[in-house]
This record gives sequence, C-alpha cells and structure tokens, in this order.
Amino acid sequence: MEQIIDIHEERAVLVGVRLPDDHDWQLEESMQELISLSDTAGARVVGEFIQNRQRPDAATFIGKGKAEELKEYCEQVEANLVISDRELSPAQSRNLADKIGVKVIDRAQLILDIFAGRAQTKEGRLQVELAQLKYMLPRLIGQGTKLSRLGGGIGTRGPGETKLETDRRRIRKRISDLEGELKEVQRHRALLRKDRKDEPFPLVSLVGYTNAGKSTLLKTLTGADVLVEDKLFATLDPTTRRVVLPNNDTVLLTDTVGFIQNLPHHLVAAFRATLEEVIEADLLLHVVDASHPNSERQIKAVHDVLQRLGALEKPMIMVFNKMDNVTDLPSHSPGVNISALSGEGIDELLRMVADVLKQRYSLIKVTIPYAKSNLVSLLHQKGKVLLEKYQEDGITLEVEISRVWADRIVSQL
Ligand SMILES: Nc1nc2c(ncn2[C@@H]2O[C@H](COP(=O)(O)OP(=O)(O)OP(=O)(O)O)[C@@H](O)[C@H]2O)c(=O)[nH]1
Ligand SMILES: [Mg+2]
Repeated sequence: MEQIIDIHEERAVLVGVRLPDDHDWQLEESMQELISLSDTAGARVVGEFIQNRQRPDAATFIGKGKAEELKEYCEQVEANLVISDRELSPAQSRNLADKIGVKVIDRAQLILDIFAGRAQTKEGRLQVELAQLKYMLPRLIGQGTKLSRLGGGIGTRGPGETKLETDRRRIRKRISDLEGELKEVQRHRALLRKDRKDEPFPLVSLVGYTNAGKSTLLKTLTGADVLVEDKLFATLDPTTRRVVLPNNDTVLLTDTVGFIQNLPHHLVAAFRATLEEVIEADLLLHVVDASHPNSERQIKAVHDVLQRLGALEKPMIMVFNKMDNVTDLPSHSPGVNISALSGEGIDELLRMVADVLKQRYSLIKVTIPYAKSNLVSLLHQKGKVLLEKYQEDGITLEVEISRVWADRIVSQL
C-alpha cells in the first residue's frame, strides 16, 4: 500500500551512541527524553538508530560506515531529519549532513527550537535568538553563504514565528544587534529588581526538572494564570507572585524554566539572566515528580545545574509532588509530600517555608539614618528589638532578626 507523506512533516530518526562508560539505562532514558523533546518540537519520530562505539569519531561522531547505514535507514523510513542525542561539533554535523543528505541537528538545537517557540518576554526572545545564532554560525562555515540545506522547520525557527537569519554575514550583524538590545533590556530589568528589593520580601524560587509541576504549584498557591502542560519546557520566562504564609509573612514566589539532563553548558549560560531569580533566591523549593520512574536521577540532574549556577548552597526544601499518582510511598530524602493538583500537603509546605525562613535568625546592630526611619518600624515588625538608641546620625538598634530580613533591610541603607 502506498503511504501518503505530508511533505511538510518532519520525520525524524533519532541517533544515540553508547560509549564504554555509559550504562544501558542512561542511553535508554536519554533517548526516551529525546522522543519527548522531538514530539514537543513537532517532529514525528519514525525511527531510532543506536550504536556502540569505543570513542566518538572526530569527523562524523558515528563513523563513516555507520553514516552510510544511517543514510540507507533514513531512505527506508523516509526521514527528512536526523536528531543526534549527543552534541555534535560543527564539523561533525556538517559532515553527517553531507553524507546522509538530510538535515542534521542535535539535542541542543532541538531544545533551542522549543525555547524559541516558548519565549514570551522580550528578554526571553532575545536570549533564545542569540543562543540560536551563536550555535548556528560555526555550523555554517564552508556551506556557501546560505544555509540552504536546512530548508525550513526545526532548527531554523526563531522566536515569535520568525525565521532565523541564515546568511552568515547578516548573522554576525544580527548577533551584535541582539547583544546590544539584550544589554538594554537587562539594565532595565536590574532596575526593576532593585525596585522589588525595596519591597523587602524574601524571594522563594521554584526549581526542578521540566514537567515536575512547578507551574501547577505556583498556580495552586497564588491563583496565577500560568501555562501548565504535559510537555517539556512549558515554562520559559519567569513569573513572580506574592504568597502569604501561615504566619502572615509575605514571600515572592517565582516559577521559571525547568532543567533537564545533558543541558548543554552554553544554554545554561544563555539563560543565566532568566535564572537570576534562582541565583538571587533566599530559598529554593526543589519540586520533584515523585511519580516519575527516574525521579532520583532527575533530582541529580537538577543538583548539577544548581551547582553550575552556584546556587547549591542555598537553603532548599525538597517538595515531592504528584503524590496522588504514587501508590507505594518511596523512601526518599527529607522533604514534604504534596499534590500540587489536589492541594494535599500544601499547608505543610507553607509551614516549612515559614520555618526555614524564620530559622535563619541573627543578631544585628544597625544605625538607621532618620531619612530612612520607615525601616525602623520594619525592624520592629520583623524582628525582636533588644536595644534602640536615638543618636545624632540616626537610630541605632540591636535586633534579633531573620538573616533574610536583615539582608533585605541592610541592603537598603
Ligand atoms: N497527577 C498529578 N499531576 C500533576 C501534579 N502537578 C502537576 N501535574 C501535571 O504535570 C504536568 C506538568 O505540570 P507543569 O506545572 O506544567 O510542570 P512544570 O514543572 O512547570 O514544567 P515545565 O514548565 O515544562 O518545566 C501537567 O500535566 C500537570 O497537570 C500533581 O500533583 N499530580
Ligand atoms: Mg512550568
């Protein structure tokens, strides 16, 4: 029977390579995730091509013979796209594309493509496009000035339904324009952040593996109308909302982009600005999909990214989510069990947040200038004032106060 194939459909073969140090499950998990990513990007996965190698081949990663086999396989399943689970060097992706005769992209490019479709804010869009172009530029060398081979589709789509620039000279110009614009936006954001700091509420950030339920939790806690989806990287841009804790303290809760295994380093770098919410947080809520078979390894992947961001030392509460979907309770590290969907465990979570923020008390001695005497009442409100002296240059106080509040107030002096 003849099959009708939509010429616009992207039919992808996923390529995985097992190196000697890899466990079977690692490759399997990574490939499973690559399927989800491909699906999210809108490709139809028509085949998988797995290979064992001692070491990557410098020219093609998979080696000349395998590239030949892959070409035949692609013809057989009528694929027009190859997605490599491993990151390919510019030369490797070029050589492979030459040999196979179809578009070749890797995991990083696929993730960038998804990000491009998700970015909502101006900053998010600029960051994604910049990361995409920087990723593409070295891959264009030696291909004439235009990247005609890529055609359209995944890997060529910029943020906001635009098509990415593929002319090398124009890419360079666009990169420098984007860098300029991004600087401007970030300067503006830094000002906003400073404003927010004048409101001295502790910052609590939701972190976790993509699809763990971070946005659902934000929604349940604050009623925020954020996108919740059973897809990877539903959230890209940060959203911040106020939450009032059981002790009547207010915190700012931020939801941001999820993490994933093998997140390329330069992607983390590109999103550093977006992730500033994480870097600046007073407390992290690490949301885990406890119903996921690989939850332990997802936890580890999140730790790895936090480490790269220098945020691993921050106070953190482990939040084991989707408990409504867990039949036998796994034994896991200390934390709180919740269901962001049903609301189960949320009260306990909020109590823990209040506790952790409170626990961190310290004794400070400050002199508040009279011009900022509003801070004095704040010190009274948020701490225990042990001594208060009116002096020429201001009011000197000794206060027992949570470190978070101490930092917030002192930073305003
Ligand atoms: N059964 C169950 N499903 C949940 C729960 N919390 C979230 N989900 C589902 O998990 C999926 C992902 O939820 P999101 O809140 O979008 O996850 P996220 O962590 O924000 O994901 P990204 O933004 O993609 O990083 C959605 O289909 C939610 O409905 C829960 O407590 N129980
Ligand atoms: Mg989300």
